[in-house]
Amino acid sequence: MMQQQALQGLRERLGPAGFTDDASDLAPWLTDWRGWRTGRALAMASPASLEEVRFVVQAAVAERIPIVPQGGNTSMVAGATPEADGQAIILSLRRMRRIRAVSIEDNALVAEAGVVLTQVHDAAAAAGRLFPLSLGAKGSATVGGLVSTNAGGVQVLRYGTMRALTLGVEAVLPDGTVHHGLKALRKDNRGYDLKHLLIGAEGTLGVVTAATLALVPRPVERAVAWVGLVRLDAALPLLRRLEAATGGQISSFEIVPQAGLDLVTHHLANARAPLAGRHQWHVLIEADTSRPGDPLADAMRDSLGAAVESGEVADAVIAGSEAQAEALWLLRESLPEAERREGGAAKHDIAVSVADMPAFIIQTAPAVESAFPGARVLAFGHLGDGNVHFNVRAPEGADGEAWLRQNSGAINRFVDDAVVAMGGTISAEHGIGVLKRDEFVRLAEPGRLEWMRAVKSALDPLGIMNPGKLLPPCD
Ligand code: 2HG
Ligand code: ZN
Repeated sequence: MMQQQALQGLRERLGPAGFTDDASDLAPWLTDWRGWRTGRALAMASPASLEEVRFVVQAAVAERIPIVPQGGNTSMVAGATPEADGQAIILSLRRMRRIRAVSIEDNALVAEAGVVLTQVHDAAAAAGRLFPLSLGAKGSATVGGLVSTNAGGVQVLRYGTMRALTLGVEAVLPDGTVHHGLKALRKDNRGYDLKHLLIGAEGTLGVVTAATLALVPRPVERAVAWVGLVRLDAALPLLRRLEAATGGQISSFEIVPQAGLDLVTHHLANARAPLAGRHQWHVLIEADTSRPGDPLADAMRDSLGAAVESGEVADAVIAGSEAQAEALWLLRESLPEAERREGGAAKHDIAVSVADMPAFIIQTAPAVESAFPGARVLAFGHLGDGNVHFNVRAPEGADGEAWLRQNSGAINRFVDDAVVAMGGTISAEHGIGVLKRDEFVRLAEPGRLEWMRAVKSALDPLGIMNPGKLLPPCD
């Protein structure tokens, strides 16, 4: 009864654009991007202002209605999907899509939580700057989700994750108060940093409504290369050689195995392999410069040429135009979608130290494939950060979905144990959400969970913020 009254209050305050409990409106937002979890929800509230978000949170707190904040719904760990009990409301931030300010002098912009990443890029470009974080889901991932998951992407090597690029956060906390933290303070040393607690909290400590994002000089030129490698352990020496040759201007260093490239060329219309031959490993490399006249392309060409001559690199091509550069990037960025169309995988967004990652892949891929006969490891991504997507696909010809349902738990434990044995992390990028929660709990260092629970219960004593994500639900 009280719950119904609270929902009616939301309906009246937010109007038809801001509130729905219609099953067909809710349906697209109840399943995660990978299709692993489908939940239910009482309703979806879509506030369009900070005050409206505050109203929703206060109403939900009063009636103890759980809140599942949601942006572009591109989580890889079902982090924005409501539970199956149907007791929560989805709090969509998608109507909060204003760029509130751009300041060249602060070298920053303020974007509301529902602003899509490509809009941030466009706003930065219009001011002659760059927001240096990009990822495959840039056309749908939103600022609130990027902050709340401490997103990474393909330029972390040079510019860092959202944690490095978020200068300030505005958020509604679970008690209904607002954290007004948008001032772009480059330095603020007053003890505990609420901003950093909210970044990567996966919506469990409050609702991020806007963020101040750091900008950098806009590159005037980029050199984008596709390289074929004979051996994976040639990759890191190549990265360091190119960094030296370009004065530290390598922004992306992404590995793609031949099997990954095959998947993309199979599924992506008009896609062509960039090199004539087949190579066990490929690397997509980007170097950027914001200095006019910088001989960046020459440096890349000379270094790659020398590496081909010495046999470290099997073959390489440098994009001759922006269109070619975009086409190379599209190959890399289409890999998750191609993998999804091919039946998906048990995904592991793991990291070990950069230096250890080639050995990790070389040892662990065959170990997984022999422990799970027929399984196919597809390791790709951010080698320059020591973070790859160590994805395990079903055997050729198997019913992929059934096979994954049956084996993914054991595969996850196998891979995660190997990661922990090498001193790594089971999530370097996608977060914990609900899909990695059990593994997180199983493998977390002593004390870590207690420490996190203490923070959670201090800020969200009723446990209504994105319950069941990151930590098991409170008893
Ligand atoms: C990427 O790097 C994303 O493309 C997705 O983080 C990785 O699909 C994946 O496993
Ligand atoms: Zn990634």
